[in-house]
Amino acid sequence: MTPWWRDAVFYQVYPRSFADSDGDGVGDLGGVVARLDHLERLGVDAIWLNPVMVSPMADHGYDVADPRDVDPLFGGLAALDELIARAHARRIRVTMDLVPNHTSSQHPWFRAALAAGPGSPERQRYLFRDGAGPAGSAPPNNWVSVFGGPAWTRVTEADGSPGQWYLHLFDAEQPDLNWDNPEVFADLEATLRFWLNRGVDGFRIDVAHGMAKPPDLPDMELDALGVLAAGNDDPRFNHAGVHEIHRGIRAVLDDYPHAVTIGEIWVFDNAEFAKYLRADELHMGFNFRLVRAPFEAARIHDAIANSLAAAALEGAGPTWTLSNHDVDREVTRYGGGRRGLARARAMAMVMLALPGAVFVYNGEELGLPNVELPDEALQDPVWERSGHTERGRDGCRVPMPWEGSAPPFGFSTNPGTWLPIPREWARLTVERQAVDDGSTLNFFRELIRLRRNVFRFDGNHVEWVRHDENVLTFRSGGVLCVLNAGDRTVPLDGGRLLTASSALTGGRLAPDSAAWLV
Ligand code: TEU
Repeated sequence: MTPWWRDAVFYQVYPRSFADSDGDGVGDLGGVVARLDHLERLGVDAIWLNPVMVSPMADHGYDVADPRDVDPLFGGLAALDELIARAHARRIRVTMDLVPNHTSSQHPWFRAALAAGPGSPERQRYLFRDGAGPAGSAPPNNWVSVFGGPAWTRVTEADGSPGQWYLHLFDAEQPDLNWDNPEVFADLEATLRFWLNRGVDGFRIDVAHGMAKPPDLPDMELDALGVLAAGNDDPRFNHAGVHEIHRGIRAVLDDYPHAVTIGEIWVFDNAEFAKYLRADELHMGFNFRLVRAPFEAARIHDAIANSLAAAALEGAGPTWTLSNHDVDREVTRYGGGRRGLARARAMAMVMLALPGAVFVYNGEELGLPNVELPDEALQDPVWERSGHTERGRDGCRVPMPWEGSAPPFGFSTNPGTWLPIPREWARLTVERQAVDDGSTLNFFRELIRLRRNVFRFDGNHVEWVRHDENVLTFRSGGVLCVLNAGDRTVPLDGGRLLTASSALTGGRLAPDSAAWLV
């Protein structure tokens, strides 16, 4: 039997930014419950919640201080139980983020490690090392943090002397765990079972290509292309030892056959990527090839073909994403304004025509652009850690505009939302778009409805009909999808039109648009 997630549409809820039910200006789980109508009307199969566990929020929840409880900011455990029950009643599954690579520096384990001192078993749960150079004053190796600056921070020992260094691939508030220590897996197993027993339908696994580190922690090549384009040459990621961890996770998941795991895998070599999808590892891997592809037919073709090929190596289902809480929104990536929006809509048609699991990021269905925030509004740790050279990811995390004509647009009763919402978003609210036939919201609703009712996917099968520098045409699930990424109209002659991303003129498809035909 085909598992529920095989061709599912997942909706990513960034809880801080979706809807605020208690008026503190930050979204929460009560807000998600209150807006379930929106998700049901959109027709999604599942929610993926970004982390809601107890956290000091240095990285907005990706710094977990208690992995088996929900932060009061989001409403506590009771709010999650309520969401699971209410979503399930509407046949919407609930998956959540799991953060196994690191904890918060406020996690009891890390506090104990600091207190216990060098050589203690407490320090063995993290990657503490003596420094290099005279008096150990230099970091143990040259690794850099993904968020900028060194990946090591020196601690002050209990007696006040300068002490050891600990590894953090991300913020200094996110110490990396030592996955060679069996206690670490035992704790993750407890976490997995805790949530699965509460009715969670699976996990998105953060930095699933991280966790394991080479024992000697060799220096990295600092001129390597793109810090996270982890090939075999970046010792921080994709170490072979990671696969044993995934096998351990899968063995637990197999006790819960309804549940799914989706790993965040920033690995672009097909063979290396596919290893994570072996039958005893992850069910699916996030695939960032479409996120990286510019709006060019040949590049989009290659991204799709490579994704299908990578998944096929292990007989797994592919996954598709155009945006998430870490990258610029696609409307902006594709050039912004009307053109960026037209291209984003066309790409939504390409994505939703493909076999496999599709991930839609909250606000994508409204055609939200990235927001240029003023310096003083920025909250992403990337801004500080990069010495104010990288603005970070706040621009794609601005709260959702729901209704009304002025901020906070029904997101909250509090005008002081955690990130400011632009006034111009009055045109983009759910309320406005719901009554406009041509809106991006109604367009997404229609696409998801057609995906569910008309497409008949056959495994990973996609037939390429045409792909050149301007046009991409493929048949998938019995539907012909045509994308015009060139600058001239193209004739549409492949059957009856199901829908198109923009109006046709004389049977011709305009540039920056797509069509589905049967
Ligand atoms: O991201 C992993 C990751 O390495 C990148 O997506 C990274 O966040 C980005 O390139 C930095 O600009 C995951 C989460 O998706 C991200 O939100 C967290 O910050 C990160 O892990 C740490 O937990």
